[in-house]
Amino acid sequence: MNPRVQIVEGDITKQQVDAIVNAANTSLLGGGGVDGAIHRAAGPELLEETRKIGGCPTGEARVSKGYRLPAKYVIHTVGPVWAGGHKNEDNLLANCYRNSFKAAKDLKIKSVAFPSISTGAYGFPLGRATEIALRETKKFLETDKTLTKVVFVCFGEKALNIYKDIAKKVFGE
Ligand code: AR6
Repeated sequence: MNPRVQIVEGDITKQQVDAIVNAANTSLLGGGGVDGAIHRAAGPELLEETRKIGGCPTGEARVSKGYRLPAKYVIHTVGPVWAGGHKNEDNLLANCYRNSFKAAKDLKIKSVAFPSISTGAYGFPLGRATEIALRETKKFLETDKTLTKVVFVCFGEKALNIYKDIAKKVFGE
């Protein structure tokens, strides 16, 4: 495993990192799942700020402050809705990770935590999404020197086991 990558089970809103990534929708006005949990934990100031940002296209990322979260920043990205795999979903999901990493680099922060983007309400198959997430992470870390910690926060044991298995394949033992 890459020593800069951690896979944990838990709630992303509790992570002690510089930024957490939100699996948002194009409105950036909040929603269910991890987005709802992040807005609840951050408090109403987060919605005030994301309202001003004015939305985000699928695959891109936007930065806000973290307010009452332990994390200083939230990187909001919008994953693709799974439509069977023939609507460019793989590339769009890869763009979410690339653009979130780029945002983290621009912020000059050292640590970032990701949820499993698109794998809840948006229906992206978890194994396929995990492989994309970890391959993009490997690629980014090969050239980046700024991030010292990338945490994948798995919601439940099933997700944790899938991430651990795929990490072995992508990063080696
Ligand atoms: N911490 C970490 N992971 C979580 C948490 C949490 N607190 N809560 C859920 N997950 P989803 P999407 C996992 O549906 O598929 C929202 O309404 C969950 O198990 O949150 O990208 C937005 O506003 C799943 O694996 O995001 C959009 O409309 C993963 O987070 C839409 O859902 C993502 O599930 C986005 O759908």
